[in-house]
Amino acid sequence: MLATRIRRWKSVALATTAVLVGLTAPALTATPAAATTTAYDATYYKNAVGKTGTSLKSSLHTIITPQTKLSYSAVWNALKVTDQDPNNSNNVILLYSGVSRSKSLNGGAVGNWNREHTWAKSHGDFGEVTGPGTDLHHLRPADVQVNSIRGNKDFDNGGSSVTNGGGSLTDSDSFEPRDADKGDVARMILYMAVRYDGGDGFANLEPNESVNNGSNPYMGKLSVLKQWNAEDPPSAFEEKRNQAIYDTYQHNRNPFIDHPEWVEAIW
Ligand SMILES: [Ca+2]
Ligand SMILES: [Ca+2]
Repeated sequence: MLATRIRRWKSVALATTAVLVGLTAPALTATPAAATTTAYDATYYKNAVGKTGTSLKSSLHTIITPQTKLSYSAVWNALKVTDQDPNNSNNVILLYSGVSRSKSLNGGAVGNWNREHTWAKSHGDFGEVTGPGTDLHHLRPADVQVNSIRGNKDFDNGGSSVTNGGGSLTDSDSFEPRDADKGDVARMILYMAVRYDGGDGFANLEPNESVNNGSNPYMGKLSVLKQWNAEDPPSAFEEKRNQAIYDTYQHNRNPFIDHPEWVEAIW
């Protein structure tokens, strides 16, 4: 059923590309996320389908909130499954750098990989207790040094090359992942904004246009995240990851991987 959805996605994207080829002006902006259908529309998402704006956001919050929650120590082994290298079952693929590294090199030393909180834990101060700080939908393996360079910066375009960052850029107040991770980051951040609304003892996480959010429960830069969602549509890796989290660990889904067009429908 995943394959069916991917084929639909690609056929829509190709049709759109064919239309754009006929235009004289170069199409520099990304193709907007096309409407998709998934096997979950009639079940998991049935109360959300057809809605837009705050109504859609609220409906998705209700749908994705029931979940199994992991301890922070359990996250290590989960990431070894969700982020396994499709070409080497001994390795995980690291966010931002794209490097394939041995699962056994998890830790805090140079050359290790650790647990990156894509929604930086200081933005809302949720830490590593069970909750947003252990939610697999925004936790990814990352190189220890690249993770440290990202720190708690907001996301935006621009900056200079990150050492061993796979093409990621950074400046004093923001971080730009390599192209292949841009959409992933956008969809992870926006999942967190919908999932955490302040009703469960944690802060109400929300995206905004700032790159100076510091410890506030916000993450920028929304306009750039929307652009990244359109430029880098969900990959097979991301789809498989979402499915593994749903089937095996948390039993909730990231709606923006299933329906990337819902980003524009809400924001
Ligand atoms: Ca991607
Ligand atoms: Ca929220």
